[in-house]
Amino acid sequence: MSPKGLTQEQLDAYNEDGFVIVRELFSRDELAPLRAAIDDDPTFDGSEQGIPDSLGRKWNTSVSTVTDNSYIGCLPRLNRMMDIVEDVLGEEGYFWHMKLVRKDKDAGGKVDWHQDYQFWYETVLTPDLVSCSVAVDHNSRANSCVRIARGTHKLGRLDFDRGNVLMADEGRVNEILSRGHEIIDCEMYPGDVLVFHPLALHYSEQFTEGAERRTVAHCTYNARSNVPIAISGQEHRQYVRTERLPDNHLEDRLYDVVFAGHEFMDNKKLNLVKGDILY
Ligand SMILES: O=C(O)CCC(=O)C(=O)O
Repeated sequence: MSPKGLTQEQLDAYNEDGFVIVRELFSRDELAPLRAAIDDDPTFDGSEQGIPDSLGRKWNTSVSTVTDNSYIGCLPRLNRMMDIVEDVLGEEGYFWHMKLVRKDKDAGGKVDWHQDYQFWYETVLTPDLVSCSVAVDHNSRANSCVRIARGTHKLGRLDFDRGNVLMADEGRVNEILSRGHEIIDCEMYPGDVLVFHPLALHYSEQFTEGAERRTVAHCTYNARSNVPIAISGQEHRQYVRTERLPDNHLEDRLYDVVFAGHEFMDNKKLNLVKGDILY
């Protein structure tokens, strides 16, 4: 079956490299209300919470598992996003969560090297998930864009670091990087979308003075057949059909609010790692 959201070349690149960047999936006009709302309230209605990094700083994220008729509840459900998801997964996908991550002097931590699947391994049996990360402003090396080690999704699941369950085993990561996996700066302009595999090893640098990054909306989806284990406190991971929306929904401002009043989640309840519920 031919892909619907990606070209065949993009799908091949995703399979080979573990990621692909789709250019201009969103227009600047479509993103303008989100940019304006973030400028007014960079804390996302007070929902941001810090995640500690290995350098003793924190990076902030707001997380959501709710798909209401707010801008951020609608963005992951647009047909063009869902088509990409289902091209990659090869089956129906459903919304898993959204993480909004900004970098500035208040939230300037490094996101340590990790595979996203290390946070979901205890909840689902296979890494049949995918993330589509929408750039709201320009992301470059200068403002701590996501950096991915090409082809690392083929290495399987890595252990956690012994000292810090929020990162992948440091010794193993150093070994992997010494074997020539190219580290790619996922440079994006507003509206570009990074589509990446849950086993792709990635990180982002700490904030550099004067180089704010407003936000990246990381939208993740699980394959319907990858049925989550029933775990108390992880009910938000169970399958609920994701109702698709037509592609004009944001452009025609058919949503109610951007994010004011949206039900964000305590990010310490999002994932289950080593028996503890934590980010
Ligand atoms: O937005 C970033 O800088 C990276 C975030 C990330 O890797 C994550 O949330 O898993």
